[in-house]
Amino acid sequence: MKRPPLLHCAAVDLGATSGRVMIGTWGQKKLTLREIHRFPNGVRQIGERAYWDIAGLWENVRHGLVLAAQSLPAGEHLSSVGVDTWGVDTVLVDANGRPVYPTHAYRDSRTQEGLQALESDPAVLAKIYRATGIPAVFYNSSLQLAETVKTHPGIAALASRCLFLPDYFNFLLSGKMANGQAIAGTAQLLDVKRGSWSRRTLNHFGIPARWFTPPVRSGTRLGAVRALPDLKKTKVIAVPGHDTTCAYDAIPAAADGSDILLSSGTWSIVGMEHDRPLLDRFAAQARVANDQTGRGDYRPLINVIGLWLMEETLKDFKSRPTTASGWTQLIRAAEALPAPVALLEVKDPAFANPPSMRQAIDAQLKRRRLKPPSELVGYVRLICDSLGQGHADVIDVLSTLSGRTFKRIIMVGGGSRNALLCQATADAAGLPVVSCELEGSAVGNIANQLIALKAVKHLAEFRSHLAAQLKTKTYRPR
Ligand code: LFR
Repeated sequence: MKRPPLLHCAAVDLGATSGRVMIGTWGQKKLTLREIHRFPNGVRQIGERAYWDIAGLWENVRHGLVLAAQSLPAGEHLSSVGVDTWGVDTVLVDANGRPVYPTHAYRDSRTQEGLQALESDPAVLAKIYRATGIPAVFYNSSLQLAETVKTHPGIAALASRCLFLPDYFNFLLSGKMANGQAIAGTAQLLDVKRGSWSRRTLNHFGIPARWFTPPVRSGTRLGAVRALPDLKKTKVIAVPGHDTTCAYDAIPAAADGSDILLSSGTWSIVGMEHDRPLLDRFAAQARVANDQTGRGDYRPLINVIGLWLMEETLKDFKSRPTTASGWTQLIRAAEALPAPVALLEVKDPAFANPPSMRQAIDAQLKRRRLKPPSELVGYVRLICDSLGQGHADVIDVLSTLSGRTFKRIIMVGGGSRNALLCQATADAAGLPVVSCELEGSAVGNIANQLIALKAVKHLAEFRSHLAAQLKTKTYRPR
C-alpha cells in the first residue's frame, strides 16, 4: 500500500523574549519538529513608553517562513501556517490594514490609572468579571485600549479595526482581517459564555465596537499566503492565537481532568481544562482567567509571575551563564545550597516591570527584614523555590474552586528543563511533576493545523499519538 504523503505545517510562535518559526512534519501518526529560525524579541523603550518592534517581528516571520519553504525537499510544500503570540497586545489599523497607532507592550505602565479606577469600584469589577471571565490585570487589552482612546480620542475615527497580534500577522500573510476567538478571549472584552464581543464591557471602557468583527473559531481557513511567493500553495489557518492555549493543547493531559497544566515560561501559567468557565466571586478573588480555546471549551488558569523573575535578575549579573552547560552548572550549584530561610512574595506588584529586578527583590527582602543573597546562585535558588511555592498555592486554589483532586502536574515550556524549578514545584505541591520535552506552543499550533487539515480527527487523537513519542521526566515530591 502506498504511504500517505508527509504533511508539512509551519508554526510562527512569538513570545515576549523570543520568536521562532518551526516546521512540523506529520506522517505515520508521528510529529517531527524542526526549528527553522529563532530570533530575540523584547520591549523597545522610547521615553516613558514601551513598544514592540512589529516591523522587526514581521521581517523575522517572513524570513523564517521563506527558509522553511526552501528547506523542504523538491516537490513538497508547506500545507499551512498558523500564528500564535502572547496575549492581549493589538495593532490598530485603517480599512486597508495600515497601522495607525504604535503597538504598546503590555508591561507599559500606561494602564495603572485605569486599573486603579476599576479596582476601586467592586460592583463594576464584579460585573466585568462575570461578563468576561477575566480578572483586572494591568496588561488587559481593555485597559490598554481605554487608555489609547482616552489620551487620543481621534483614534476612534482613525482606526477601522483592532487586530490582536496573531490576527495582524495572519492579515499580513493572507490579506484577510479576522479576530481569532482564543486571542480575543485574553482581552477582557469577550462575553465568556457566548464567545462574542461584550457590548456592555466595550461601552464601559469606551472602546468602539466597530473595531471588532465576530470572532472566528480555531481552525478557520483565512486563505492562501499572498505575501510570500515561495508559499503560494500554503494556507493560513487561524489556530488558537494565544500561545498559552496552544501550549496547553500540546499537553497530553489525562482525559478525566486530574492533571494540572503548567506552562512555564516568562509567565508560569497554571491551569486546567474545563467545559465551562469558573466565574464565582472566589474565582474572581483568586484572579482566575478563563481562557477560551476557540473550540467551545475553557482553560481556567492563574498567572504566576514566572521566569520573568529569573530572566530579569540575570540581567543584573555580568557572571550570568551564556551557554547551556554553564546554565546546568548554575542550577546544580543552586540545588546544592541550603533552602532559603524565607521565600519571596511572588505576587509583589513591584516585580511587574522594575528597572532592576535584583533591586526589587532586595527591597522586598529588606522590607521583611531578610538578608538578600550575595551571589547569583543564591538568587537562582530563591527564585526557583519561591516560584515552586507560588505554583503550589494556585494549584490549591484551583482545586478548591473546581472541586477536583489533581494527581499530577504536567509541565511544558522552558521551565520544564529546569530541574530545580520542577523539583521545587513537586515538593511544594506534594504532587509529582511530569516535565515534557516539548516546544508546547509550537506543537499546539501545529496540532490545530493538522485538525483543520483533517489529518487528525481531534485534539484527543493528536495527544494520544504525541504521548507515544514524548520524552518525559517525573519529579516526585520529597
Ligand atoms: C504568555 C501570555 C499569558 C498572558 C501574558 C500576557 O505568553 O500569553 O498567557 O497572560 O502572556 O499576554
